[in-house]
Amino acid sequence: MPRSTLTTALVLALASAPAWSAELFVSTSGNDSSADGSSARPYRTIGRAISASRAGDTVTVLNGTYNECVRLRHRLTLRSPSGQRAHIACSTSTANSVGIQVDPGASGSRIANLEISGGYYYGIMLQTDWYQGGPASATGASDVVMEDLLIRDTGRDGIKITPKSNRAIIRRVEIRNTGRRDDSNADGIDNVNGDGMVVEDSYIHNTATTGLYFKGGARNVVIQRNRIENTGDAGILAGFDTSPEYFDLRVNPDYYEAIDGIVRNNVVRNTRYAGIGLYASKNTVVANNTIVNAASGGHSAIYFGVTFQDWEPQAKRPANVNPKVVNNLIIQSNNRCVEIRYSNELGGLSGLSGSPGTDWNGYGNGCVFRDNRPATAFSQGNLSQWRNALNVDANSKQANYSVTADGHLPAGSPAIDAGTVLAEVTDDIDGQARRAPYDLGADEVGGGSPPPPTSPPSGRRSTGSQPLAPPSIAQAAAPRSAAAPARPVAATPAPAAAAAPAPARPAAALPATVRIAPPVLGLWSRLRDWYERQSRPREHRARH
Ligand SMILES: [Ca+2]
Ligand SMILES: [Ca+2]
Repeated sequence: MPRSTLTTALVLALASAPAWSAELFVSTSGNDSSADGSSARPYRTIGRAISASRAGDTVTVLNGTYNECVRLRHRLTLRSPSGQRAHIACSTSTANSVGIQVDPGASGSRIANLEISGGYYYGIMLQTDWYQGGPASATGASDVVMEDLLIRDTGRDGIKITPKSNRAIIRRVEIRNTGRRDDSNADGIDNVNGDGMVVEDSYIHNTATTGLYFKGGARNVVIQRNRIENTGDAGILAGFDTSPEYFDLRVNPDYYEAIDGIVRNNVVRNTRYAGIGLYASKNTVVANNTIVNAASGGHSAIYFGVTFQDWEPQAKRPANVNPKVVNNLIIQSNNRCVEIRYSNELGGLSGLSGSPGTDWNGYGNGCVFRDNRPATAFSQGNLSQWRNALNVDANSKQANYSVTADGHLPAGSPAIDAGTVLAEVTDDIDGQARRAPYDLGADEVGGGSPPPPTSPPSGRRSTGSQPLAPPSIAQAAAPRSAAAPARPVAATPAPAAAAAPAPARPAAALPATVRIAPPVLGLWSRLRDWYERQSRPREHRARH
């Protein structure tokens, strides 16, 4: 057989082969030196299992606390078995650490059924190779699924998403008590220019700063069916204030912070600043959210803010444009309901160009509205004054609204059937189908049956009312992890994707696992191992 034909046959065999993925097990009773990662002889550490894994494998972590910080360098499923929730405890005092760092090369990974605490910086970080002006092919860790997680007591943010880490899916995740080491910038979820993120059915609470934001030019983000409560800054922000170097000017030359985002069916309660805020956003839909007691320290339940982008001359700091703010229910004890900011700085910065797009909302009695733009005659007033001055909220209603502790409508609420049918909203916070006319806020009373679950049978949502793992008391000696030294990423120092030495792969690592591979794949594995040895001379030097 000619060599080219042999090569072609090899390539075809590889291309048509099913995924020969292995499952590697980790147990607190395991052993890193004598085990093989099988269920009968599990490893002791997650890091050891990852070192022995290959792209596409599953690392299954059995119940228990693991005092380590984890880094994914290739595509893996990292999970506990159904019904278990192992605890990855990465100490906030382990320098520059992250609970789980996902490198760009680990795009497509899935992290499920775990409790993650600590991290000097973050609980989970999606790392990037992208930088402004760099190659168009550079990317972040994309298509990463994070589901059924508890992320708590992090050094700073709960989840950090860096530029071009696109299409992150975050669902049924509880995030709480962020900023244990540094509470000055410690959001539940901080997304800087990651497109297509979905955050749903999650419970984010007691965050040092904002519950969740997406900024830096993030497009097509969907935030739905979440509860966000007790935040040190805002609840949910579409856009915020990003350093200019994180914008992709090829696709976003005007420096919009958020483009085409949807925020729907969320309950936002007890925030220090904006309940739901928009900053330099374009085409944002804010629909069927319930906001209760927001903005205790300033701003308003719905807030149109301005962005400064480091005061750098090339940045454009656009006003919000074309928002649609419909079917929301706003219940404020302090009466701050909607505000449009204006600043005289930098020659004048406006929080909004054109109409706020507000209609069919329910405003609690006493709501005050503000428009600080100098070009508008209106500055502050009640609903009817605001309505007449801005020609908005024609169908919005004021009433003595209330909701239950978890944001549902009580029987007989004036919010029932007070909204309008929206193409952008088809269900409610319970996953129940909306029934025309829509109710105001996140809950549809007597909504239809929820659709069947799309993934694990472990319950469709985490409402926060269900029991979750108790805080660990195991704070003992966390070994220094394989996570990396620091490099500035996305406006903050963060562990580097490339600078870390790879963990040494012990000679015993080559698998005596449950992997089953045909001969051609065995050959391929040896070729790949050889190639990886050739292509990592720096790491080998580092080991000697
Ligand atoms: Ca209805
Ligand atoms: Ca409902």
